[in-house]
Amino acid sequence: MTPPFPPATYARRREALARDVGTGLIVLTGHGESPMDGPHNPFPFRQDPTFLYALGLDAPDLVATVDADDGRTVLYGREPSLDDVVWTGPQPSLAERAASAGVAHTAPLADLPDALAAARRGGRPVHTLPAYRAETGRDLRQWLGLSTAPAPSEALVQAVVALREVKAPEEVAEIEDALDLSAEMHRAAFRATRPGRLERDVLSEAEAVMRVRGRRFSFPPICTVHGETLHNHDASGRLRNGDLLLHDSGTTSPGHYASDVTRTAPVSGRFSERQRALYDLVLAAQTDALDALAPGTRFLDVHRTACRTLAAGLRDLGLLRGDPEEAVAAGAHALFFPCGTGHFVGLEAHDMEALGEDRVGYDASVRRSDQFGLRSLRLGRGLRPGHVVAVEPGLYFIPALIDRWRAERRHEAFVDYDAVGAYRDAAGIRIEDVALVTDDGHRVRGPPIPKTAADVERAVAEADR
Ligand SMILES: [Mn+2]
Repeated sequence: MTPPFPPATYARRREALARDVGTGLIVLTGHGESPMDGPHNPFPFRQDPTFLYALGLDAPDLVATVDADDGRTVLYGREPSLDDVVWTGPQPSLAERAASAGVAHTAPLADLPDALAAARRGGRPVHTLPAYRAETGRDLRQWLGLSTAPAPSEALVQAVVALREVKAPEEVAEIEDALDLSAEMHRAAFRATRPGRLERDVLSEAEAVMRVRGRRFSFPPICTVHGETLHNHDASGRLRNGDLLLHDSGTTSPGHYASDVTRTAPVSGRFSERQRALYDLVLAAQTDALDALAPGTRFLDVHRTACRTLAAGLRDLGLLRGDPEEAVAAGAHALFFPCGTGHFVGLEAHDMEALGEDRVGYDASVRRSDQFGLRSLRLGRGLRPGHVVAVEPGLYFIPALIDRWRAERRHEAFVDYDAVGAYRDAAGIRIEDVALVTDDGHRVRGPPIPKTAADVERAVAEADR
């Protein structure tokens, strides 16, 4: 499989990386196969996203070094053996792989420790990224002759974030490709939504749309009538009249860029009056949050915008009282929205978080809060043109959380717990789209997917029943 972009694109990306890091030897580790339940039964292979960004090579057991001083890249790996060919078919040579990534130099993986040792002997910094996979930490430790995994290079992490956070047009096109498929997946899910079926019946209809094109989920999908459980990966429940089905899934583009889209639909094809009020409120929060996207605006303030809209609506519904602004400042709204409004999207659905959520989503000007709810905001810092973000406010009625707060009389000045009691079974609603920050604001990317309450009802009602 050849990289999705021309070799020159990868050469340019590595040049920029070398320039930003300045000096030393950059080590970019590709992934190996990861055993699922035995050494010869691996999980589907997924390459490290930064390795993919810098080289585009989607194959196991590759490592690259980029010399920040002279710009030279060396691809380390091994030549395919006859055994490899017997079991997995014809494979490109290491040099052919390297050439497709714009790399002129290759070496056996066994030579890597010597190259790293030579750099360290010369007093040159060796830059590595956070080893979020245990195997990577173990390999780096062995290659560098250390007793513990090396501390990540802040210079390299910052350089990678600075490059990957701004999406080039060809990257936006990849994300749009995944969003095209997301639109089809959501339409298939709407068509499959009807009482009596299982959550996984609906999910598998969406999954089939993706599988026949050879794509994969970009994260474990959510398809549940218990949307109040934020990362609910159980899809065994049965759909009943009166339920809301929350479907949050994403797929990959040919170049492994991600989509991430959520819709919430009434199983019966009609929202109840109460569901409709809550749904319209979430939609208003998403509209306001999207409208707030602009260069220079901090995502923290986009989040606050969504929270304020939700809090004002919850006050109108009688669940909150007092000034919505004050309720949000105190964190009372987090009873219904205990998470953040969004995150970067790119080669990962939660883009670059493998490098450390705080390093990616925050900076010296915006620190992560430790307030419940706000502390789960993955992205807080200022937006720039070329940023691609998911905007996903929601309302969640989590009985255990309601009970705990009520028992603790938490935020009693703002929360009408008697009124909230009637909403214990209201489940969860989330609406999520992916938007590009532009010079003058934002553009929601991907084809429109039914989103107003009326359009969602129509999409479900059109199902074969
Ligand atoms: Mn998301």
